[in-house]
Amino acid sequence: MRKVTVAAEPAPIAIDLARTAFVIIDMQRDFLEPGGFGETLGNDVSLLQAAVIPCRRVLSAARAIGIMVVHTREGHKPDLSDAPPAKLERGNPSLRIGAPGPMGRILVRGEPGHDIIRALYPVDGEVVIDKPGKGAFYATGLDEMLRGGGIDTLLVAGVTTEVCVNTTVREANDRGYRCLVLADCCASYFPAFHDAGLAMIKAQGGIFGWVAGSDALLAALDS
Ligand code: TIU
Repeated sequence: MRKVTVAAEPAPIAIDLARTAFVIIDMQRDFLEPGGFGETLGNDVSLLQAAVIPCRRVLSAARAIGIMVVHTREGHKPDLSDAPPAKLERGNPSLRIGAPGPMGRILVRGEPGHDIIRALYPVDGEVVIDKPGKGAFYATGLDEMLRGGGIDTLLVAGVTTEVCVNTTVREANDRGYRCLVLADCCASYFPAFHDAGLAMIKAQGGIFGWVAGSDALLAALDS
């Protein structure tokens, strides 16, 4: 596979497509649709829709080129044994993790709300990582799987920018991966946190990674 250079901030980044994975974080019904975990926390879930079409475009391109695709899902075992009490007790949601909601038990694996949204549904051959935390590396086999595949660069998308995307990028950066975060493929319930979350990644010479719009990536892939 080819090497391409993407116009990113704080600087262009050259990526080897054979060593790159497209990582889509938590594009689940529980975060994007009414009645799920995101809404129980008091959020306007419609704000996350902005990321769906850009994600879909990059996913189509990744599939066409053969770039490794990784989907993650935040959620817990039905007995909640992997959910720390501090997470279960946090805040004042209308429904707690594990409680029955309109899309099944909130943030529990195997329930309809835990599933990935239709527009970005995984196809055969794509990796799906179930994670109990905000970061995709904590208590998962993601690092070993990526290393085993020779991956050194992550194209990162998903929700929410300042929570699971930022946590995953920080984890990945400490493990030696280069992260290019696709700004319009990420979204937050708080637009100001989306902006700040991206700004923190690319500040200080790219302290955690690079940021670009999906158009810049797709232009590089087309070149
Ligand atoms: N996936 C993810 O970001 N989990 C969250 O709980 N995010 C919130 O913004 N609440």
